[in-house]
Amino acid sequence: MTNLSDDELVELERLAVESAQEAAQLVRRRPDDFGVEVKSSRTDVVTVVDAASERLLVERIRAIRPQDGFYGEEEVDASATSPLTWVLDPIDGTVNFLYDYPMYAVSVAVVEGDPRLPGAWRPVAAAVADVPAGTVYHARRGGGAYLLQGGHDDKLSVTRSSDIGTSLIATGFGYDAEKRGRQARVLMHVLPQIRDIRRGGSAALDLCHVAQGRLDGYYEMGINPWDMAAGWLVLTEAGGLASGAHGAPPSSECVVAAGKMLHPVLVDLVEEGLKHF
Ligand code: LIP
Repeated sequence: MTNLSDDELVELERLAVESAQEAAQLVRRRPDDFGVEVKSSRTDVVTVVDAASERLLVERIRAIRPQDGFYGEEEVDASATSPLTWVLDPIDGTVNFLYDYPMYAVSVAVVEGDPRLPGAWRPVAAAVADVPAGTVYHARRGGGAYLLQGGHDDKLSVTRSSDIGTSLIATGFGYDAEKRGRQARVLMHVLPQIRDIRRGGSAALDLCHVAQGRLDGYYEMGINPWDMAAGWLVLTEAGGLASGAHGAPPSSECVVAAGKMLHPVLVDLVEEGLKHF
């Protein structure tokens, strides 16, 4: 674990919040021409706004912390001379942004370790800017999780649910049609055993909504480190737990997130569902 003082963690959290807020202001301006391109499939899109948001984040952060590394969704992957790497999703919920469906965010986390290796990294400070709402979820290791809105911070806490049958759970699906079909088979196993499902389209906001108590839990297969890095810290600092399946760390394989009492029950349910994946 990196030996960071609380003053250093406070400064890292402040930089994450300010950077995410500035990038969110850029994203909110929504130019007339998005310059949409496709990536892994015809439904996996990227826009010029994603690239502009990531450029702003890298330039803003590098001006203060040139020694840190960067690892982001679009293209940034520079080696660090410090033990810290900034893991960036310039727009999480890109399809929602394209449709102006109001659930997309700028996700900024600074992590110790290598975010490319599952289980080899942990976030130490984070911010998730909810672009349509104009609010920011933020946290630092040991400092608690907060929602900044209207100039004041509200402390976040997960629900105390332990009953899976009355739990509201979020999930998501990938851009590959064959994989979505397999994810649907997991959902067919899960859905009859919970209160209801929500599919918001942004892992970062799904994790923050669990931290806020708007959801009881979240699971998904196939998200990337930049989708989960910031929301993971907000969740754990709000009293939640995130893991993978079968004792693994949270990773692109699987993420299961909930309050401490519901988490093991949700993991068991998702593991059962993964038999159909
Ligand atoms: C999104 C994730 C979401 C997933 C979407 C998409 P993106 O990330 O945050 O959980 O269900 O399919 O992958 O691509 O908008 O940054």
